[in-house]
Amino acid sequence: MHDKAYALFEQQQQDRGIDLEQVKQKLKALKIETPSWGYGDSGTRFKVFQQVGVPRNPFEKIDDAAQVHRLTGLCPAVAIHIPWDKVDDYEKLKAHAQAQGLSIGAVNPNLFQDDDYMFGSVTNSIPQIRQKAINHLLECVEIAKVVGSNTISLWFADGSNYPGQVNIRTRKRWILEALAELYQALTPDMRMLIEYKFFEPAFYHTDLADWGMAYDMALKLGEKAQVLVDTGHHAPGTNVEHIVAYLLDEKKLGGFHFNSRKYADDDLIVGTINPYELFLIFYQILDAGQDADPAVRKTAENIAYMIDQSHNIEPKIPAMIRSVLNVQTQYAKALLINFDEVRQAQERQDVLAAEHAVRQAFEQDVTPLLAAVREEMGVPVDPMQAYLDSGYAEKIASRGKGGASW
Ligand code: AOS
Ligand code: ZN
Ligand code: ZN
Ligand code: ZN
Repeated sequence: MHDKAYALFEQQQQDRGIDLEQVKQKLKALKIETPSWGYGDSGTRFKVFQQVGVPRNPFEKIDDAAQVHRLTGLCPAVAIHIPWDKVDDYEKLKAHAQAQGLSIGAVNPNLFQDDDYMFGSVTNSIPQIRQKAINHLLECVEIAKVVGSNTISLWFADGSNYPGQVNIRTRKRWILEALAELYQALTPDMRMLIEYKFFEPAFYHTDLADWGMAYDMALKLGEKAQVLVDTGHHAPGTNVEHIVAYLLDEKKLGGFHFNSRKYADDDLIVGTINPYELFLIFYQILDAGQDADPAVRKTAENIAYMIDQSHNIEPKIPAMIRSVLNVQTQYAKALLINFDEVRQAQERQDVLAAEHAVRQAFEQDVTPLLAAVREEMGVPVDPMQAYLDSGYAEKIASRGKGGASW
C-alpha cells in the first residue's frame, strides 16, 4: 500500500526539485537522546502520580530507553542525571547500556535537590556550599569519563525570589568561577552545554536567565562551552528560531532540550503545541548546514538533540516514542524545503514567495517518506503500534508502582 503512496510522493518531491536520496540519508542519521528522568514518575508541585511499570533504578531506565531505540532507530543514547542515576558501579551502567546497543549521553549534574542549595548552589553566599556544588560538577566529569560520555549538560536553578535578596553581580562572578573550574576539568573531547531559563524555581531573578547570559559564559570559557536551548525556557512570543540562528552563526549552539510549552516550562511532548516552531528551528539548522563558513556547518552538524520532558499523566514509553517521532516528522518536513527557491526569493526581496517556499515544505505529508525510511532502517513502520503490540508494557507491569521519581 505505502509503495504506491511513496511513488506518488517521490514524483511530487522530484517536481519540487528535492533530492530524496539525500533527504533519506539525513533522516537515517538523525539521533535524539532521551532522558533517563523521562521514564520515571514526575509531576507538578501539586502531585506526583505513581504509574505502574516505572523503572525502579537506573538500569531499568536504560532498558526502557533501549525499547524506544529498538522501535524507532532514533535514540541510541540516554542522558543521565546525577544523583538521580547514582550507582555504585558506573562501568556496569555503561556495560548495561552497551549490551542493548545504547550509549550513555549527556551527564547532568543536579544542583537543585539538596537542602544546602536552598539559597543557591554555585552562587550560594556560603563558600563551603559553593565548593560542594563545584565538587559535584567535578564528580560528574569523572562519571562522564567512566561511562564514556563527552557531554556535561548544565542547568542551574540558582536565583532569588525578591528584589534585594541577593547581590546579582556577585553571583554572576561566582557562577563564572564555578564554570571555569569545571571547564578546566574537561578532557579535550568533552564539551559543556549551558542551559538557561528565565524563571522557576526562582521567581524574581534567575542567575542564567536567557541565552545572552549563557552565551556570555560560554564565550568567556572557551570553545568547549556552548549554549543549550531548551525550547520551553522562553517568555511567550520569543522567536526561538532566531536565537538558534544567532547561536549557530557564533558557533555557540551546542544542543537542545526538546519539549513543548503553552504557558511556562510545561515540559509537554515536543511537537504537540507548536509544531511549526520546531520545523522552523530545523529550517535554521539546515540553512546553517549549508553555510559558506565550514565552522558554522560543523556547529550545525554537531548539535546534541535531546528530549527533556516530564510525562506526568502520560504512559512514559509511548510518550517518549511520540516525542521522538514528532521530532523526526518536523525534521523530515524541514528537509523538504527547497533552499534555492528560498534564496532566490530572498534575493528578489519577494516576501510572499520566500514565506511560501518555507511553509510549503511544512505542509507536505511525510508519512510515505517516513514509512520508506523506517523500512530501510529495519524498524517498524508504525513504532507506536509496534510498541502497543510488543507486550513490553505488560512485561514491565511486574515492576509494580512506586518506581523512580524526581
Ligand atoms: C529545568 O527546567 C531544565 O529544563 C533542566 O534541563 C533540568 O535539569 C531537567 O529538566 C531535569 O530536571
Ligand atoms: Zn532542560
Ligand atoms: Zn526545563
Ligand atoms: Zn522544559
